Amino acid sequence: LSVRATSRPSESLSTSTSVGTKENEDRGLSSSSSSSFSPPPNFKPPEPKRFGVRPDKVLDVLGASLSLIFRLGTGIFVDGYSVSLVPKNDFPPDKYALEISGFKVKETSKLGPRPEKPIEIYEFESCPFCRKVREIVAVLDLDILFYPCPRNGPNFRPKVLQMGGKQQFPYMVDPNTGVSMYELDDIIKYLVQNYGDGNVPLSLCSCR
Ligand SMILES: N[C@@H](CCC(=O)N[C@@H](CS)C(=O)NCC(=O)O)C(=O)O
Repeated sequence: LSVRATSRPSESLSTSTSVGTKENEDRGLSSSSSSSFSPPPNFKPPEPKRFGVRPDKVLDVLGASLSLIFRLGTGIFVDGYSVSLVPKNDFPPDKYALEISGFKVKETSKLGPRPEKPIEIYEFESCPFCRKVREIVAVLDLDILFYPCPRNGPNFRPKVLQMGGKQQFPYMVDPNTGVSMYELDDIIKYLVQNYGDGNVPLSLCSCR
């Protein structure tokens, strides 16, 4: 199958696409046996524009970017991350670490046991509760199977309804313990208790 697209803006401002089979081409049958598609009558190709922020949206974009600055740390460092320099000879020879002038860069964290099977989380991008679940997952450095459940999404929403009785997100299933639950705060508490040091990070604390 071959697809050929041609654009003739100088002639009629229309774009056409023809589709034919390789077999037909080989046999010398080309345009007569191929189908042509053209854009709808009032179609105007969009004008290419330089990327920019609409002047009336600058404050919105700046406000939305603030959380990125405050939460950068949780995106980079896992729970209880600390770094220190130890003399090269005091560092276990079978472990890898960056070496600087005879010292090893020792990195430690306060993570709990690792789940044997990945934890399953049903969520969607624009949900603010789900964003916090994604954050705790990064803090605890967990392997997760994320099931995307956008509004009106047909794929995994019915499954959540079937498993938990309602369509509410985030929803978590831990196949290692057989535990499943709704509610952001409960999910965070469960994850830090089972796979962290038991403490909910201040930035994710509901402070109730
Ligand atoms: N109290 C719940 C609230 C969760 C919630 O309201 N989630 C919204 C999405 S942000 C939801 O499930 N809406 C129903 C839907 O999307 O069908 C929690 O803390 O997890």
